[in-house]
Amino acid sequence: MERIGRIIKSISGFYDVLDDENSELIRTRARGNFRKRKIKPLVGDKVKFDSTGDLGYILEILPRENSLVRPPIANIDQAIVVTSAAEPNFSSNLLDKILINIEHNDITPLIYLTKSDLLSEEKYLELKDILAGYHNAGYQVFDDQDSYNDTQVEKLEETFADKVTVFTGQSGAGKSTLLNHIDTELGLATAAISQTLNRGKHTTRQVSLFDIADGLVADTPGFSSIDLMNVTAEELPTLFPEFLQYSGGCQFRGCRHVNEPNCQVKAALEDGKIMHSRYDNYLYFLNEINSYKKRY
Ligand SMILES: Nc1nc2c(ncn2[C@@H]2O[C@H](COP(=O)(O)OP(=O)(O)OP(=O)(O)O)[C@@H](O)[C@H]2O)c(=O)[nH]1
Ligand SMILES: [Mg+2]
Ligand SMILES: [Zn+2]
Repeated sequence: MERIGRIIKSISGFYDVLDDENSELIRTRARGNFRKRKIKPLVGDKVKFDSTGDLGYILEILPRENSLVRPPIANIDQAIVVTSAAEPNFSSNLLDKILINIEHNDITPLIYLTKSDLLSEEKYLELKDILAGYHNAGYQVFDDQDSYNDTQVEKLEETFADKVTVFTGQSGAGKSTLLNHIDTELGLATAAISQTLNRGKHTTRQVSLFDIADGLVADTPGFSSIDLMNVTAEELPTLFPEFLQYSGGCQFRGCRHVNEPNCQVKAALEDGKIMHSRYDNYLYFLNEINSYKKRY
Protein backbone atom coordinates (compact mmCIF):
# COMPACT_ATOMS: atom_id res chain seq x y z
CA MET A 1 0.00 0.00 0.00
CA GLU A 2 1.48 3.30 -1.09
CA ARG A 3 1.45 6.04 1.54
CA ILE A 4 2.74 9.59 1.86
CA GLY A 5 4.60 11.00 4.83
CA ARG A 6 7.51 13.05 6.05
CA ILE A 7 10.91 11.90 7.29
CA ILE A 8 11.32 13.20 10.83
CA LYS A 9 14.51 11.37 11.82
CA SER A 10 17.37 9.52 10.20
CA ILE A 11 19.52 7.03 12.10
CA SER A 12 22.22 4.90 10.48
CA GLY A 13 20.42 4.12 7.26
CA PHE A 14 16.91 4.02 8.71
CA TYR A 15 14.38 6.79 8.22
CA ASP A 16 11.45 7.36 10.55
CA VAL A 17 8.50 8.53 8.50
CA LEU A 18 5.38 10.18 9.91
CA ASP A 19 2.33 9.17 7.89
CA ASP A 20 0.43 12.25 6.66
CA GLU A 21 -2.99 10.63 7.04
CA ASN A 22 -2.93 8.91 10.41
CA SER A 23 0.27 10.25 12.08
CA GLU A 24 1.61 6.71 12.43
CA LEU A 25 5.40 6.56 12.78
CA ILE A 26 6.99 3.96 10.48
CA ARG A 27 10.64 2.94 10.37
CA THR A 28 11.77 2.67 6.76
CA ARG A 29 14.82 2.09 4.60
CA ALA A 30 15.56 3.78 1.32
CA ARG A 31 15.43 1.47 -1.68
CA GLY A 32 18.79 0.53 -3.18
CA ASN A 33 18.21 2.59 -6.29
CA PHE A 34 18.44 5.83 -4.29
CA ARG A 35 22.05 5.07 -3.41
CA LYS A 36 22.83 4.21 -7.01
CA ARG A 37 21.34 7.51 -8.13
CA LYS A 38 23.27 9.27 -5.33
CA ILE A 39 20.06 10.63 -3.81
CA LYS A 40 20.12 10.78 -0.06
CA PRO A 41 16.82 11.22 1.73
CA LEU A 42 16.88 14.16 4.17
CA VAL A 43 14.96 14.83 7.34
CA GLY A 44 12.03 16.99 6.25
CA ASP A 45 11.61 15.17 2.94
CA LYS A 46 8.10 14.30 1.86
CA VAL A 47 8.15 10.72 0.60
CA LYS A 48 6.05 8.02 -0.97
CA PHE A 49 6.58 4.84 0.99
CA ASP A 50 5.04 1.47 1.53
CA SER A 51 4.94 -0.74 4.58
CA THR A 52 3.74 -4.28 4.39
CA GLY A 53 5.81 -5.86 7.12
CA ASP A 54 7.64 -4.39 10.12
CA LEU A 55 9.85 -2.23 7.99
CA GLY A 56 8.71 0.22 5.34
CA TYR A 57 10.46 1.25 2.17
CA ILE A 58 10.85 4.71 0.74
CA LEU A 59 9.77 4.51 -2.89
CA GLU A 60 10.17 8.10 -3.96
CA ILE A 61 11.23 11.47 -2.61
CA LEU A 62 8.72 14.16 -3.56
CA PRO A 63 10.16 17.36 -5.06
CA ARG A 64 11.86 19.54 -2.43
CA GLU A 65 10.80 23.14 -1.83
CA ASN A 66 14.28 23.84 -0.54
CA SER A 67 17.09 22.18 1.36
CA LEU A 68 20.03 23.19 3.50
CA VAL A 69 23.40 21.47 3.57
CA ARG A 70 24.33 22.70 7.00
CA PRO A 71 22.25 21.50 8.77
CA PRO A 72 21.03 18.80 6.34
CA ILE A 73 17.26 19.23 6.18
CA ALA A 74 14.60 19.80 3.50
CA ASN A 75 11.30 21.70 3.08
CA ILE A 76 11.78 24.36 5.72
CA ASP A 77 9.69 27.50 6.19
CA GLN A 78 11.65 29.34 8.85
CA ALA A 79 14.97 29.13 10.65
CA ILE A 80 15.68 30.24 14.21
CA VAL A 81 19.27 31.44 14.16
CA VAL A 82 20.35 30.82 17.74
CA THR A 83 23.12 33.34 18.36
CA SER A 84 25.12 33.42 21.58
CA ALA A 85 26.33 36.65 23.14
CA ALA A 86 29.31 34.79 24.65
CA GLU A 87 30.81 31.28 24.72
CA PRO A 88 31.03 31.30 21.73
CA ASN A 89 31.32 35.08 21.30
CA PHE A 90 28.99 37.01 19.04
CA SER A 91 30.34 37.35 15.50
CA SER A 92 28.52 39.56 12.99
CA ASN A 93 30.50 37.88 10.21
CA LEU A 94 29.19 34.44 11.15
CA LEU A 95 25.64 35.69 11.77
CA ASP A 96 25.54 37.41 8.36
CA LYS A 97 26.86 34.30 6.64
CA ILE A 98 24.21 32.14 8.28
CA LEU A 99 21.48 34.65 7.34
CA ILE A 100 22.66 34.72 3.70
CA ASN A 101 22.62 30.94 3.43
CA ILE A 102 19.09 30.88 4.80
CA GLU A 103 17.82 33.74 2.61
CA HIS A 104 19.38 32.02 -0.39
CA ASN A 105 17.07 29.06 0.19
CA ASP A 106 13.94 31.21 0.53
CA ILE A 107 13.63 30.42 4.20
CA THR A 108 12.66 33.14 6.70
CA PRO A 109 15.36 33.66 9.34
CA LEU A 110 14.63 34.85 12.91
CA ILE A 111 17.42 35.81 15.28
CA TYR A 112 17.36 34.51 18.87
CA LEU A 113 20.01 35.80 21.26
CA THR A 114 21.25 33.56 24.09
CA LYS A 115 23.75 33.78 26.95
CA SER A 116 23.44 37.54 27.51
CA ASP A 117 23.60 36.76 31.22
CA LEU A 118 27.32 36.20 30.65
CA LEU A 119 27.83 39.82 29.50
CA SER A 120 28.23 42.98 31.55
CA GLU A 121 25.28 45.36 31.38
CA GLU A 122 27.31 47.66 29.13
CA LYS A 123 28.30 44.92 26.67
CA TYR A 124 24.73 43.65 26.59
CA LEU A 125 23.42 47.11 25.66
CA GLU A 126 26.04 47.37 22.89
CA LEU A 127 24.93 44.05 21.47
CA LYS A 128 21.27 44.99 21.78
CA ASP A 129 22.04 48.09 19.73
CA ILE A 130 23.65 45.97 17.00
CA LEU A 131 20.64 43.67 16.99
CA ALA A 132 18.31 46.67 16.68
CA GLY A 133 20.09 47.23 13.37
CA TYR A 134 19.09 43.71 12.29
CA HIS A 135 15.54 44.44 13.34
CA ASN A 136 15.56 47.57 11.16
CA ALA A 137 16.98 45.52 8.29
CA GLY A 138 13.79 43.45 8.46
CA TYR A 139 14.56 40.52 10.75
CA GLN A 140 12.51 39.46 13.73
CA VAL A 141 14.83 39.56 16.73
CA PHE A 142 14.49 38.03 20.21
CA ASP A 143 17.07 39.72 22.42
CA ASP A 144 15.89 39.77 26.04
CA GLN A 145 18.73 39.62 28.54
CA ASP A 146 17.11 36.67 30.27
CA SER A 147 17.08 34.48 27.15
CA TYR A 148 14.52 31.95 28.25
CA ASN A 149 11.92 34.08 30.03
CA ASP A 150 8.41 32.73 29.55
CA THR A 151 7.06 35.71 27.61
CA GLN A 152 9.82 35.61 25.02
CA VAL A 153 9.75 31.82 24.69
CA GLU A 154 5.98 31.92 24.17
CA LYS A 155 6.35 34.62 21.54
CA LEU A 156 8.79 32.41 19.65
CA GLU A 157 6.47 29.43 19.97
CA GLU A 158 3.65 31.42 18.38
CA THR A 159 5.64 31.50 15.12
CA PHE A 160 5.66 27.67 14.81
CA ALA A 161 2.04 26.96 13.83
CA ASP A 162 1.60 25.26 10.43
CA LYS A 163 5.30 25.61 9.60
CA VAL A 164 8.48 23.59 9.55
CA THR A 165 11.04 25.41 11.68
CA VAL A 166 14.73 24.59 11.98
CA PHE A 167 16.97 25.66 14.85
CA THR A 168 20.40 26.48 13.53
CA GLY A 169 23.58 28.18 14.67
CA GLN A 170 26.98 27.59 16.15
CA SER A 171 27.71 24.59 18.30
CA GLY A 172 27.17 25.51 21.93
CA ALA A 173 24.95 28.51 21.16
CA GLY A 174 22.03 26.96 23.06
CA LYS A 175 19.72 25.45 20.42
CA SER A 176 18.89 22.37 22.46
CA THR A 177 18.65 24.41 25.67
CA LEU A 178 16.09 26.71 24.03
CA LEU A 179 14.09 23.74 22.75
CA ASN A 180 14.08 22.21 26.23
CA HIS A 181 12.58 25.47 27.55
CA ILE A 182 9.91 25.38 24.86
CA ASP A 183 8.96 21.78 25.55
CA THR A 184 10.12 20.54 28.92
CA GLU A 185 9.38 16.94 27.95
CA LEU A 186 11.96 16.86 25.15
CA GLY A 187 14.89 16.35 27.51
CA LEU A 188 17.47 17.02 24.81
CA ALA A 189 21.13 16.59 25.74
CA THR A 190 23.03 19.84 26.25
CA ALA A 191 26.66 20.39 27.23
CA ALA A 192 29.06 23.17 28.03
CA ILE A 193 31.18 24.24 25.09
CA SER A 194 34.52 23.20 26.65
CA GLN A 195 33.26 19.64 27.03
CA THR A 196 32.01 19.74 23.48
CA LEU A 197 35.40 20.81 22.20
CA ASN A 198 37.28 18.27 24.30
CA ARG A 199 35.27 15.46 22.85
CA GLY A 200 35.67 16.96 19.42
CA LYS A 201 31.98 16.35 18.85
CA HIS A 202 28.81 18.33 18.80
CA THR A 203 26.38 17.63 21.58
CA THR A 204 23.48 17.20 19.17
CA ARG A 205 24.52 14.64 16.55
CA GLN A 206 21.50 14.36 14.34
CA VAL A 207 18.65 16.33 12.87
CA SER A 208 15.23 15.42 14.26
CA LEU A 209 11.83 16.99 13.87
CA PHE A 210 9.48 17.36 16.81
CA ASP A 211 5.78 18.16 16.90
CA ILE A 212 5.61 21.45 18.83
CA ALA A 213 2.91 24.13 19.02
CA ASP A 214 1.06 22.91 15.89
CA GLY A 215 4.21 22.85 13.80
CA LEU A 216 7.29 20.72 13.19
CA VAL A 217 10.50 21.95 14.78
CA ALA A 218 14.01 20.57 14.23
CA ASP A 219 16.97 20.48 16.56
CA THR A 220 20.19 20.16 14.58
CA PRO A 221 23.90 19.75 15.22
CA GLY A 222 25.67 23.10 15.34
CA PHE A 223 28.68 24.04 13.27
CA SER A 224 31.75 26.17 13.81
CA SER A 225 32.02 27.62 10.34
CA ILE A 226 29.99 27.89 7.18
CA ASP A 227 30.84 28.87 3.59
CA LEU A 228 29.07 30.64 0.76
CA MET A 229 29.98 28.11 -1.94
CA ASN A 230 26.48 28.05 -3.41
CA VAL A 231 26.01 31.81 -3.61
CA THR A 232 27.06 33.80 -6.70
CA ALA A 233 28.39 37.35 -6.74
CA GLU A 234 25.22 38.38 -8.60
CA GLU A 235 22.98 36.88 -5.95
CA LEU A 236 24.87 38.20 -2.93
CA PRO A 237 23.52 41.80 -2.87
CA THR A 238 19.95 40.46 -3.20
CA LEU A 239 20.39 38.44 0.00
CA PHE A 240 20.71 41.58 2.16
CA PRO A 241 17.05 42.62 2.56
CA GLU A 242 17.93 46.19 3.55
CA PHE A 243 19.93 46.67 0.30
CA LEU A 244 16.79 45.83 -1.66
CA GLN A 245 15.01 48.81 -0.12
CA TYR A 246 17.45 51.10 -1.94
CA SER A 247 18.97 49.21 -4.89
CA GLY A 248 16.00 50.06 -7.13
CA GLY A 249 17.29 53.64 -7.17
CA CYS A 250 20.86 52.75 -8.24
CA GLN A 251 21.83 54.18 -11.63
CA PHE A 252 23.01 50.83 -12.99
CA ARG A 253 20.90 47.74 -13.18
CA GLY A 254 22.90 44.96 -11.53
CA CYS A 255 24.79 47.54 -9.45
CA ARG A 256 27.07 45.70 -7.01
CA HIS A 257 27.17 48.73 -4.72
CA VAL A 258 30.96 48.85 -4.70
CA ASN A 259 32.40 51.58 -6.94
CA GLU A 260 29.49 52.40 -9.21
CA PRO A 261 28.39 56.05 -9.47
CA ASN A 262 24.98 57.11 -8.08
CA CYS A 263 24.61 54.02 -5.94
CA GLN A 264 21.66 54.40 -3.57
CA VAL A 265 22.85 51.58 -1.32
CA LYS A 266 26.08 53.47 -0.63
CA ALA A 267 24.08 56.65 -0.16
CA ALA A 268 21.92 54.85 2.43
CA LEU A 269 25.10 53.60 4.10
CA GLU A 270 26.43 57.16 4.34
CA ASP A 271 23.08 58.33 5.74
CA GLY A 272 23.36 55.70 8.47
CA LYS A 273 20.38 53.73 7.15
CA ILE A 274 22.45 50.62 6.45
CA MET A 275 24.74 49.19 9.12
CA HIS A 276 28.45 49.56 8.44
CA SER A 277 29.15 46.08 9.77
CA ARG A 278 26.66 44.56 7.32
CA TYR A 279 28.09 46.50 4.38
CA ASP A 280 31.68 45.61 5.36
CA ASN A 281 30.72 41.95 5.64
CA TYR A 282 29.08 42.26 2.21
CA LEU A 283 32.38 43.44 0.66
CA TYR A 284 34.25 40.72 2.52
CA PHE A 285 31.88 38.00 1.28
CA LEU A 286 31.99 39.35 -2.27
CA ASN A 287 35.76 38.93 -2.18
CA GLU A 288 35.44 35.47 -0.74
CA ILE A 289 33.00 34.39 -3.46
CA ASN A 290 35.24 35.79 -6.19
CA SER A 291 38.19 33.88 -4.74
CA TYR A 292 36.23 30.58 -4.90
CA LYS A 293 35.70 31.26 -8.58
CA LYS A 294 39.42 31.74 -9.20
CA ARG A 295 40.19 28.40 -7.62
CA TYR A 296 38.08 26.47 -10.11
N1 LIG B 1 24.89 31.05 30.94
C1 LIG B 1 24.14 30.55 29.98
N2 LIG B 1 24.38 29.32 29.52
C2 LIG B 1 23.61 28.83 28.53
C3 LIG B 1 22.55 29.59 27.96
N3 LIG B 1 22.00 28.86 26.98
C4 LIG B 1 22.67 27.70 26.94
N4 LIG B 1 23.64 27.66 27.86
C5 LIG B 1 24.62 26.58 28.10
O1 LIG B 1 25.43 26.47 26.94
C6 LIG B 1 25.84 25.12 26.72
C7 LIG B 1 25.54 24.71 25.28
O2 LIG B 1 24.14 24.63 25.09
P1 LIG B 1 23.45 23.59 24.09
O3 LIG B 1 21.99 23.82 24.19
O4 LIG B 1 23.97 22.22 24.30
O5 LIG B 1 24.02 24.17 22.69
P2 LIG B 1 23.65 23.66 21.22
O6 LIG B 1 23.50 24.88 20.39
O7 LIG B 1 22.51 22.72 21.25
O8 LIG B 1 25.01 22.90 20.80
P3 LIG B 1 25.20 21.71 19.70
O9 LIG B 1 24.19 20.66 19.97
O10 LIG B 1 26.61 21.23 19.91
O11 LIG B 1 25.04 22.37 18.37
C8 LIG B 1 25.09 24.30 27.78
O12 LIG B 1 25.98 24.05 28.86
C9 LIG B 1 23.97 25.22 28.22
O13 LIG B 1 23.58 24.99 29.57
C10 LIG B 1 22.29 30.90 28.48
O14 LIG B 1 21.39 31.65 28.05
N5 LIG B 1 23.11 31.32 29.49
MG1 LIG C 1 22.31 20.79 20.67
ZN1 LIG D 1 24.16 50.33 -5.97
